[in-house]
Amino acid sequence: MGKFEYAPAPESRSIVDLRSSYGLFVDGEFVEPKDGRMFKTVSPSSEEVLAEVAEAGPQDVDRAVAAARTAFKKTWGSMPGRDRAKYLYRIARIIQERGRELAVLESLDNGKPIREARDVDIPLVAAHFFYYAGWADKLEYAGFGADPKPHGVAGQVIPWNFPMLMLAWKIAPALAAGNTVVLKPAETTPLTALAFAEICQQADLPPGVVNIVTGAGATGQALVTHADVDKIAFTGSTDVGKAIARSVAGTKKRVTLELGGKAANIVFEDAPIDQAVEGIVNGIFFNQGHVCCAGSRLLVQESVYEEVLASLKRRMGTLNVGDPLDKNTDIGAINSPQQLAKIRMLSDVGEQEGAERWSAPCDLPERGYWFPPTIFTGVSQAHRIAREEIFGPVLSILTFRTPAEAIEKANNTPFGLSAGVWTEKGSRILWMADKLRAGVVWANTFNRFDPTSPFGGYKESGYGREGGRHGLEAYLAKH
Ligand code: TAP
Repeated sequence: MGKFEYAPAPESRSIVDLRSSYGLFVDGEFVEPKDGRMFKTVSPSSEEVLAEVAEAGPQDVDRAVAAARTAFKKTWGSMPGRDRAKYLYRIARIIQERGRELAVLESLDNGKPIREARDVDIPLVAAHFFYYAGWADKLEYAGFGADPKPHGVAGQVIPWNFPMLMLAWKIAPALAAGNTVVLKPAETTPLTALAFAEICQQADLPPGVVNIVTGAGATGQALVTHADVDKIAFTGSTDVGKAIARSVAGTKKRVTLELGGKAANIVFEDAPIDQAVEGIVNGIFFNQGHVCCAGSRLLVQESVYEEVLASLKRRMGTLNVGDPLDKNTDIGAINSPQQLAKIRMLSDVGEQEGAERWSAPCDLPERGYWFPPTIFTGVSQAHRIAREEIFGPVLSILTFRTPAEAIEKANNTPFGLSAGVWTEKGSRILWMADKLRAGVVWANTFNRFDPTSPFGGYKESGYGREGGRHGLEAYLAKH
């Protein structure tokens, strides 16, 4: 494991122009919250306060929903698709132009390595806006009826793991379909959503089409329970998703939920082992494992178990943990003290229940929130680390003998978001993909995303799809 050093950050944070405080973005302007409440957003790698951010109360949410309703009625809802597309293309281009700045901001506020923010998150954000811009004037060909109509006002609540990418997954299809939005980013990562608000101003987006209400869970609750919200899109934990589903029962609201996961990454004996080990590392350590579709359960065929384990340990010894703004960093900071406590607790439970814990030697910085890349062997299906989402850089390793056993173990979870299969045999890939109860099945790759591909879960991983043509369906009423 690489020793942590304060290497000079080549992607210097000086390219972001942080304000000391941010208001709410309502009706095209930054405004003060009605009761003046603010909260601090902190860099998880240094514990430095980055900025103060407004905390939206119910009156602020009400103001934002009213602005979105007016914009829907007066401009956006009746604007020809080709004109909506122009705005979306403009937004996509500005995101590309401001890409480095957005990547640094994301890395600072979230703790993710700059290399990932720069090469994965922000390019995918721009790609999402380009992709849905292309749909805006072709909705009648999307397969949802001859004259599909937007629902109206969408209330969108997103988590902290991919702050700007989740925003793009929510806002781009909603706007392309003609809805207006009120979005609540996660409390610990509001900054790129606020930068996006500036981008909306820069793109001359009509006021009220996009509104950003920052705050904690109570703000999200005020948004999803607001009577004038037509459509709710939520990404986050299964517990909060269930509470939202209960709260909207019997109302006019449509809901899509993208929730947790406990994906199996399945390695067969005929797989190219070096490639599979790269896929295992990417599957669980990408974004510190703060990934809903992370390959957090490794299922290895018994005959190659020792080989895979030895190779994985060697590879883990080369991972650099440390300053997210250093381009050489592979693993950044854990997003919050609460998330760190959860990862520590579940890892301790793993040991107490009898699994064996291993990390490569690693010096972690004193300030900030850190957890070393960790694997557990000797894991049984009954262990909590095999059943519960840890949402951190912690891998539970199990073995199997036959493909049928691999399927049984992979599907033995209340979740069903994603899975990975590593094998040379094309026929086995197809057989496995058919049997795995997972919304996404990757073959000989993992954590690969594309705006054209639908993404979403089975079982307790939620319902509805985001991405691709399917992602429009949630934002269109059929006629
Ligand atoms: P949550 O605690 O559920 O938070 C998600 C969002 O909901 C945050 O903005 C949160 O605000 C807000 N919220 C909290 N309580 C609420 C309530 N009662 N009503 C409305 N909104 C409320 O999840 P998290 O810890 O941020 O994110 C991690 C979870 O998200 C993991 O389980 C992960 O698997 C899942 N996730 C799923 C996906 C997909 S695509 N399926 C993608 C990413 C993450 P605060 O931030 O202020 O608490």
